[in-house]
Order: sequence, then structure tokens, then C-alpha cells
Amino acid sequence: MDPRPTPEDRFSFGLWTVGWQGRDPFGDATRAPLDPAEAVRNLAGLGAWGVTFHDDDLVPPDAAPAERERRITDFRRALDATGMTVPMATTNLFTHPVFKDGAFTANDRDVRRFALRKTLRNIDLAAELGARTYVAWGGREGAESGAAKSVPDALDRLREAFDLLGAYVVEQGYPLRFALEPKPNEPRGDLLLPTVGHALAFIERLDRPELFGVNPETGHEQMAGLNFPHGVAQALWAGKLFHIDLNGQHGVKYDQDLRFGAGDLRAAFWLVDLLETGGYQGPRHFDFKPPRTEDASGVWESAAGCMRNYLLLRERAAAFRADPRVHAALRDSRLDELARPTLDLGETPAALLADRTAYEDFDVTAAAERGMAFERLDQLAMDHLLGV
Ligand code: XLS
Ligand code: MN
Ligand code: MN
Repeated sequence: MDPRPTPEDRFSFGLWTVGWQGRDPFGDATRAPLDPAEAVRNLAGLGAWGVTFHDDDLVPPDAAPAERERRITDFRRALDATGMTVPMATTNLFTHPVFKDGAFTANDRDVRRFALRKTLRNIDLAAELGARTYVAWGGREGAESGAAKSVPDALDRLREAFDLLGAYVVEQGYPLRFALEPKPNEPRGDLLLPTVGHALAFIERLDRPELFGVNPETGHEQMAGLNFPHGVAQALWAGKLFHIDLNGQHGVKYDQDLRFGAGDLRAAFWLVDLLETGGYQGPRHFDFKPPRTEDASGVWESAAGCMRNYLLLRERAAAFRADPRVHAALRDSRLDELARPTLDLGETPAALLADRTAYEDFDVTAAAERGMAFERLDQLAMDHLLGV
């Protein structure tokens, strides 16, 4: 079958993804700038549903008010003409040299206040354009050396910033929630909130934790050598998967931002299986970079590939879940047992201590000898993934 993306699939792309000009630490841009309105039209033509942006992707930070208005109007026209939505927006707190030591956690207080004002300004625009999620990636919140950053003080400042932003959206009555995006390193040597787990723990220390969730990115967790589907599953379990950045990554190295499905294909299979069965209703957002080897046609090829790979994996994962041999293998591996509570309803410690079958009469040797049959189960997954 030839899968075709439709708006029901809720695929979205950042303006900065297809608009990336290919500038990297070693080389200049390889592509011309892309007009946001053209990005919207092309993405809509490919079957995408939404487009997202950093403030600076839409309007250069030094644009005069009239120029700002013109750019926003052009963007709105393209949205209206194509029916594309803006589900999410975010702030660029990392490109301008003023943010070289971070934004909300910069050592300089005036930089922190400027960063807050820049964010509030774009939150107004995000709300105006109908966004429901506001992403916050730390960008340059971090350090290269030990004494340069007091982590407890920096976390206090980060908490202050998010408490203020939360208070602001409540005060304005905006239907926005925040999604914090973890990343272990790059562009700083070490970043604050390096993984999904760190971010989830941080959120619980905020004034309004209910307004804050996470925006995990495939490559960011994999840069830390972590299992991405497991991190996403924990975010879902905590009710905190507010948004997701899908892309591809080959293991522990620099942030590759490959198209979705490139890199760790098996992790991508389990991720799609999880998103499609785990109750996630949000956008399927691609945060990738078409490699700088590509010209404009390669850019759109790469964007289409993100959606195509998601749909192919969705089909493969559904076939895996529907296969009667898989149902039997899941039982052989006792996944049904795992879904059963360990204790009886209302069972107390005393009742457990009184249950001789749980200890005195438990045949430890026999239990230790049982095979788990995971290899057969995993091979069935592999067969489905490979389309056998
Ligand atoms: C960079 C991040 C960035 C965020 C949005 O590594 O992925 O693109 O998603 O600022
Ligand atoms: Mn990335
Ligand atoms: Mn991202």
C-alpha cells in the first residue's frame, strides 16, 4: 500500500525544519531562505495538518513594527488559504549572542528579564494564532565548566521563569499549556533538564504543575543513550506527554535531527506502536533537519519521508498487534500477568505475610527455571517491522 498523509493524522512541522538553510559549525548555508508562507503551502500540499514556529522564524528579532505586521499577515493568509493550523509555538532563546550564557538561567539578571519579555511577547502571538501548546527548550541553559553555573540557583531561576509564564497565561485566559523539551547537551557542553526524567521531576516543583508537561525529542533521549519509547511511556503514564518532537538519530553523538524513521528504526517502530495505542492525542510533530546535502526538492522529499515512515510504521505496528500469533506470544511471555495487580484488592501487609503461597510454599527453583519466551515475541515484531 502507498500511505498518504491526511490532516486527520495530525502531522506538523516546525518552520525551522524545512526552512533550515544548512548552516553548521563547519560550513555556511547551502540553501536559500524559505518564505514561511511558502513553507505552509508546500507542507499543506504534502498532507501536513499543522505548522509551528519560533518567534524569530516568523519575524526577525530586529524587524520594525510594520515589517512584523506584514510578515504575520502573510503567514495568516497562507494558513487561511490552506486550512493549516498552528498547534504549537516556541521562543528562540539561543541564536542571538545575548543568550550566550542562557536565557532564564543566564548569570546576568538583565538578560533573564529580557528573555522573559521576549517569551511573553511570543506567547501573545501564539495565543492569537490559536496555539494550544507552548514549547520551552532550554537552548543555552547550561554550562561548559563546573564553577560557571550554580545548578541550584539556576533551577531556582528556571522555576521563577516558568511560574511567571504560568501566571501570565492564566491571567490572560489563554488556553495554552507548556511543554518542556529536555536535551542532554548541544549547544552547551551540558544542559539543564537533560532528560525526560529530569524534566518530570522539575515540573512537580512548580506553582502550577498541571500547566506543564514535556516535549520529548527522539534524538535528544538517544543522545543520552536512553530508550526513547520508555521515556515517552513514562511521560504518558504521568499524564505529561503534552507534545512530541519526532526525528531520527544514530546513537550517542551530536544532535542529528534526521528525518523520522532514519537512525534507530526499531525504536521508531516501538514509539509509533506506543503513540497509537497509549492514548496520545496530540500532534505528531517533526523536528528534523533536511541534510545540508539536499536542494529544495530534497527538503520536501525529506519532509514527505517523515510522514511516510510514520504511516508505514503505524501499519506495521497495527499488524503486529492484530496477529493471533502475537497474542499467543504475549500470553507466553505473561504480559497479561504484568497487567494484574500484585496485591489482592485491599490486601494489607499482614495479609501478605499470612499468605504461605507467597513465600514459605513458593517454589523458587521452579519459578527461576521458567523461560520468558521474549525472543519469539521479539522475532514476531521484527517480522512485522520487515513486512514479512
Ligand atoms: C533543538 C530543539 C529545538 C526545539 C525548539 O535541539 O530540538 O529545535 O525543538 O526550540
Ligand atoms: Mn534535535
Ligand atoms: Mn526539538
